Amino acid sequence: MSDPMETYGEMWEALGMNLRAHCALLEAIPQMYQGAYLGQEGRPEGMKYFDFVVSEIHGLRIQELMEHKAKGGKVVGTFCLYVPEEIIRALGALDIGLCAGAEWGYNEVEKVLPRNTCALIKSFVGFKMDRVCPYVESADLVIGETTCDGKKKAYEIFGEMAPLYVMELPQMKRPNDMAAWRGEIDRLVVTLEELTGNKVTAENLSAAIAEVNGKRRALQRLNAARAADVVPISGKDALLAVQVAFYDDVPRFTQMVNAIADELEQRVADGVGVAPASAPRILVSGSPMAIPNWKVHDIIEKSGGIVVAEEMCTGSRYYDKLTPEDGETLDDLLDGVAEKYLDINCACFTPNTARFDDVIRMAKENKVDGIVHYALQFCAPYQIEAYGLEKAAKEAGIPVLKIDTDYSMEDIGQLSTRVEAFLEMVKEPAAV
Ligand code: BJ8
Repeated sequence: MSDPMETYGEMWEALGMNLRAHCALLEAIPQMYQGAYLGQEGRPEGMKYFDFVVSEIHGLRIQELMEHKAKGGKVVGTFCLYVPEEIIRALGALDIGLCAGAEWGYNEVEKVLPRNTCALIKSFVGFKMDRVCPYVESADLVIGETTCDGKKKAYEIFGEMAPLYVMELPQMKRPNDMAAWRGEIDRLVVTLEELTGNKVTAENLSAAIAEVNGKRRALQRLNAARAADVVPISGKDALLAVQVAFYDDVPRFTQMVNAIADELEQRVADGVGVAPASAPRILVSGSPMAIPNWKVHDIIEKSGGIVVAEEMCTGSRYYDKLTPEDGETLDDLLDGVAEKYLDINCACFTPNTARFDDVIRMAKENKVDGIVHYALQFCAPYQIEAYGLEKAAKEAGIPVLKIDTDYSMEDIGQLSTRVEAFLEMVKEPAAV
């Protein structure tokens, strides 16, 4: 394989990146990928596309973004599911979900953020402070949002280093909250129109909605196959597909995921799976898992379980609801966008019982034996909401294991022991 520095060094330098620190990051990701992914047996052929995408994580896609910018196009970075990618795309800009899934630059980060800040926030501030993420560096605008307090306040610091616009997100879902949110959507349109010099129209918004819905439908197909008795794809591979959905080229991604879905549907018909039928089926729910955070799935699957569903932002919350395509006027379409996005069930909202309903429904559809609730340490919304989720699962007769962790590898031994014990227990509930 050619030396990435030789191929892309000039591009990274032009982006003002810290090349020395970036080299260290680029060395770490393949090692993590190798350990989590490449030893898996019986992977679908279609996953080779994702092996390639990860091998080029800071290369080819960045080159595509640069080509887009060279033609006058804009790149918009986002950190949260509530930012409507359809509006960004309608204006001819490219939207990139910024990842923040690795522990990076904490020494510097902890000079500006409290140590007890969640790993995701520390990671996005660290990536920016150390200039190691070419996605952040290529963004003409980053859109933040008032979700949890940690993110909201960290954006004030992040905004000193990068062009930033923050959307005000309500924390309840009453009619007046919807009206306020609809106003925020209008303000976002104005901001993005100024950035791009283009206008949102019913035509370009309709086309963007159809395109993004196409991506979500492809992910729905891939994930539906996991409900089969013989599971045709590992949880890690399915998780990776959603992680990549946030930054890959949309038409290409949709085509590749549909090809994998074809393969999985055939596997199901042929009874070809990646885990023994006796493997405990697990649903994971909680905080998002941004690339390269594969820790909890890796532990579960290396302990003999199989993850069959994710209720999280890097899972069903991203793809299970579509944006209405039937609006005739621009206002109708924007109403549909506002409704679709406010319907996401993030723990920053109160009450958020619809999330419990989603988890229980998904657990039944996917015939799960147990739920692993995953919260990043210091993520109060998910850590506290675990109480209600556990209660709802108990009422439905589904065992729950609560894991609070971060991006470090230090607790892997201890987590593995807990996960192994949980898998044993859900396999033989009568013995407990
Ligand atoms: S819609 S989950 S992407 S806010 S893990 S930073 S909540 S302390 S990421 Fe999220 Fe949007 Fe909600 Fe999804 Fe705060 Fe928790 Fe950290 Fe979090």
